[in-house]
Amino acid sequence: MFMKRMTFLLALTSPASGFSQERTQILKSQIGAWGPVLPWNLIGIHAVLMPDKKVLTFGSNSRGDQGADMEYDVWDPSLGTGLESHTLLPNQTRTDIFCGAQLLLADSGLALISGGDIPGAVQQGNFDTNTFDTSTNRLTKSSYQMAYGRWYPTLTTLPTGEVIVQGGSNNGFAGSGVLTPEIFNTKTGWRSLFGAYSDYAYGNDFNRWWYPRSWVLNDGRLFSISGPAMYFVDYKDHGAIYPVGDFTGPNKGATSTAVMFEPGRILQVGGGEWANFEGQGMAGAKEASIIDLNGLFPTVTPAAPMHFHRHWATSTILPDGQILVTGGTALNATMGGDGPSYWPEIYNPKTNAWTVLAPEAHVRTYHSSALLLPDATVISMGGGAPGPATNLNAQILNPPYLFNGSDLASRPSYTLPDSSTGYGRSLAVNYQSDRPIERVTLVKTGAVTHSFNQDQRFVELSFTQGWGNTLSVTMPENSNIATPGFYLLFLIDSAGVPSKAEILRFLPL
Ligand SMILES: [Cu+2]
Repeated sequence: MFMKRMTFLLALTSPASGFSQERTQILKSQIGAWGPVLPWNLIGIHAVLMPDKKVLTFGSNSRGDQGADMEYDVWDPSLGTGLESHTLLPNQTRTDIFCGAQLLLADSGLALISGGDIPGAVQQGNFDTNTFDTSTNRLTKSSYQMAYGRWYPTLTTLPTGEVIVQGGSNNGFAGSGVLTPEIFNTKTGWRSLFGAYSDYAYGNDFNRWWYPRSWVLNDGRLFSISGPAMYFVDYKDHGAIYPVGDFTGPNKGATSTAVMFEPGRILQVGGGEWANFEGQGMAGAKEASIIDLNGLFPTVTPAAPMHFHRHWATSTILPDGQILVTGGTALNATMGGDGPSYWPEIYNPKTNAWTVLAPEAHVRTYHSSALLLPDATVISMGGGAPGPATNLNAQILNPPYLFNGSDLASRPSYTLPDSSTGYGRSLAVNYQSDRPIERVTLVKTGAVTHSFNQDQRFVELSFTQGWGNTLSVTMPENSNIATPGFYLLFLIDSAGVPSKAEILRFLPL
């Protein structure tokens, strides 16, 4: 099996020129390298990078059964990668947070977890608001409840630091999409956005309520895709929905994955169905599209297709602005056809090209996830509940940019004399590097589930070289460009090698 895979990989990654000695020599700087398979206490269906660099995961119990009313897991990477670096904790809030939404609150650093299942009544939307505090490792039920039960909703941080929840169903697949978004304020709780009540945006046909994909643009507008629907959400006052046309490509629906890789530019790739187990026998799309929102209305243009068919892949923005796509299955949530997509691919928006990476050890099916870590590696985990895999495991990818040939490259490093941030301010950085620093970037801490990272965001920063080994880095101008919250700060050298990141916080004004 392994040999077969490698032969396939060679065919994909070798230059077209005839057989040569180099053909057997694939460098890690081309295809990256996976670390060992790591045991995980549960299936990492939901994953959040916390401000102290720990990783919160939840979604199943420790036997791999669907549901998160019993247990959740905290991994502390500073303690290694074995089970001793994990703390498996009892969920004492009586909320089944499985299939809820998750992101980090800018002001408190708590993970906000909204909705989920009603325990014992699978697929019925939960009204609860829970928070996870990394300093106590504790999940707490807030006294604020949403007005609507939501199963499969999406949270998005607004420029004000408030958080909008969109979509979710309150009766699972029986279809009862929640048509009214709500806004969460940490001091005053939830308020309904009645003016944005919309069947077009959140209704039942094509499962429009299913984890809408949503992003704040640099001009402050909020853009969403749910099912085929594309629309702007006016989140001021009572709110409103402005439809801007349906997405019509084959790379559509809940089984696709989407990421805003630079301001106003979204890559949507893979997929093709509106739910798991739909369209059995139909291969997931290889196709990709760029949705450009820098004009008044979106334009959708085809991008180069991936090498593999994928339903339920996960897209992760990397420190250099390229997009990693991991996992997925060729057929929807099953293992048939040409099988699971063990091979991740990286999309380079500058060259419009995909590169196939080294294969992962396990299939990352429906209910898998991936998260960029502060050391610029990516952890890929989960898949299952329901099967066909039960992945109580994870694996960490060292992307190609960490290598020089097949050896680890020397990396830039830095310290921050003063890590306090503010929009428009400059930040002093003391760095060490074998090569000149060429780029400085911010990537927002991830909060991912069901093929969509609800809070990832990429910002390229301008900087000037100061005396000696210092840089003066200009922070983003405002909270549209960098929505309030926590960001990984990367320095990238002239060979494209990123530093490890410290985490900066941007508070709402
Ligand atoms: Cu699910």
